[in-house]
Amino acid sequence: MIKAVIFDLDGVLTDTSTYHFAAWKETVASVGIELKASFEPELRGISRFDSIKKITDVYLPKTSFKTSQLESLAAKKNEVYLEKIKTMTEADLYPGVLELFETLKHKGLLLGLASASLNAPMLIEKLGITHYFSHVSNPALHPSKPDPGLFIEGLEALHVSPEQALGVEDAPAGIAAIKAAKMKAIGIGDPKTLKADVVFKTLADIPYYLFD
Ligand code: B16
Ligand code: MG
Repeated sequence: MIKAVIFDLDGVLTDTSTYHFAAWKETVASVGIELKASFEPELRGISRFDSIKKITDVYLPKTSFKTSQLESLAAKKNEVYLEKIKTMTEADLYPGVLELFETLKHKGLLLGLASASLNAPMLIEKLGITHYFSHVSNPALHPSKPDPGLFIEGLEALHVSPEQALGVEDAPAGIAAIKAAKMKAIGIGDPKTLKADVVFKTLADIPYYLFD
């Protein structure tokens, strides 16, 4: 029997993945990198610092950046990102989120959040959904997904076993993290690229019987 559902945030509950990518695109243009749209899924679920490392490793493999330079690019990206999400409200939740959360609460399930974003606590406040979560995992304590740390922290805090919980993710790295935590994974996105147990195009397409 399912007792808890642990959600990713960016790209699952709201469309911030596009803002993360747009912020990276603007930021790395300053060092001559033209980020391709096809690189976007690669950055989902990856921490801020690991993202800039990945971008520079792939696009400028012969340039060795100092850690301080990478940190300053990551800080710049966050400024651009924060500007983009400044005006977000509950209206920016994906369709079906509130209905799903209300249904899960009604069934007596616990909700957890396992986002790699250090901005997640602030973003869920803006979206008006903080009160739904019994636990919000702390990304500062874990390596980037596919490390399962964020999901394992959620399982432990909610006092449930991996068999009693489901994870919901939009990112290939996030699905791998859920599987590494030995949980069943619901993917949101393209079934061709997401190796989840079951994949739906949008969160609103998830049938509620999966949570019985
Ligand atoms: P921040 P998720 C992830 O959030 C994003 O997918 C990823 O693009 C971003 O780099 C990461 O959070 C870190 O975000 O810079 O705000 O700390 O998808 O795990 O909810
Ligand atoms: Mg995500």
